[in-house]
Amino acid sequence: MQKIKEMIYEQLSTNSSLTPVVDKVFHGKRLTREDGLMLYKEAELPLLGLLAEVVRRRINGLQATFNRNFHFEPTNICMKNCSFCSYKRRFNEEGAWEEGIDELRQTIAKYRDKKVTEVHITGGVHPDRGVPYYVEMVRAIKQEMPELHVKAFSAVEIEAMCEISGLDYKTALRDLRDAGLGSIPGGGAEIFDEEIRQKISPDKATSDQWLEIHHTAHELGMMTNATMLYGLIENYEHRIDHMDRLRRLQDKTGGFNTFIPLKFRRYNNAFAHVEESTTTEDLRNYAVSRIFLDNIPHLKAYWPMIGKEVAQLSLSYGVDDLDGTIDDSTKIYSMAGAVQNPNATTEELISLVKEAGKEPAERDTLYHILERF
Ligand code: V47
Ligand code: SF4
Repeated sequence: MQKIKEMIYEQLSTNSSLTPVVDKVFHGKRLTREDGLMLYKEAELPLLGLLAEVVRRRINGLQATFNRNFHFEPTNICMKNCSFCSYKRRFNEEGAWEEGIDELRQTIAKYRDKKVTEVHITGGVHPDRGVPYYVEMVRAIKQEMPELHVKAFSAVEIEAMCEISGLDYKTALRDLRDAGLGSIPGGGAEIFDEEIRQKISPDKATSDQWLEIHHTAHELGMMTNATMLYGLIENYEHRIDHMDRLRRLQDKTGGFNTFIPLKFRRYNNAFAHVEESTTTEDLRNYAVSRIFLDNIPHLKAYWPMIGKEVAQLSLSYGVDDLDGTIDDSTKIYSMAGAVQNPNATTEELISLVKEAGKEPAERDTLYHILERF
């Protein structure tokens, strides 16, 4: 740590306006929104990397985790209209799919003898599927593989299924939890700023609804994740505002496990004209997230989105978690131009982490360590 500290203060001589922010990071003091903005706007990449390393070592040491998981995407039929989405289809449109509970049972059967610990379920907002349907889906998984952790349904899907079934969030979440739902993934957060949200996701769950659903899940004892879609039309103020709303909820509940920045991918969607963020920007964003979000324990690089090389680099910019083995079971990003047929062996993830100078460990969904390598 002493070496890192010396390197940081060396970097600072050229930009002393950042000294008070750096001092706060060293003393474990919370950054204000203005501090966060200053980091985004003024700090150079090497300084951000070192500061993020200080925070990551304080919270997670050198550990970098992954889990063994697969995705199930029940349908890409969606009644919403997010303009960054390459994935949604309407009924009978080419490329639309709809899989039911029988198909899910068959998928689970393929994984019964593998050492997977988690199924991650998310998909389009289907206009006809309400809470009882998804309760049955979770029950079916638990019948097939009782020990599998079910991390399922973004707050956007939950809001829509409650609307369809005329149920409040608490009742729906309690029913899903009692059927075996273990936790809620972080999707659908996008950017909370209402003006930006109106432009990119005009008709899905509002920011307040997203936060309320996560709040309710936390009160019911479920852990959840949070994402931020960046690199579209938002600016740094919007990103800091997004993280600040998460930080405030986390102060109340402590229910967020992981923050996952999601890089906008431009192919096959209405924002194809927007340039994607550069790798430098991606790394800067991971680092500022790690430094600003002092109360969310984990920062995840979702490698199918950014590729394994950048995911490996991100481990030096605050990231301590690489999501999972995935097993070619998600289409959301490959349809938007990201990694095709995403798949990683355990050995691959372990050596990727070791090469980055970190300590690989397999975790379960709730971040209990299962094995160190
Ligand atoms: O909410 C959709 C994003 C999210 C694009 O909780 C896009 O562990 C970039 O939330 N470019 C769904 N992003 C996926 C998600 C997630 C992923 C991995 C792990 C976890 C977790 C959650 O995907 C959506 C949206 O923000 N998305 N289209 C696109 N073109
Ligand atoms: Fe539907 Fe999700 Fe795509 Fe929005 S991002 S259109 S809610 S599938």
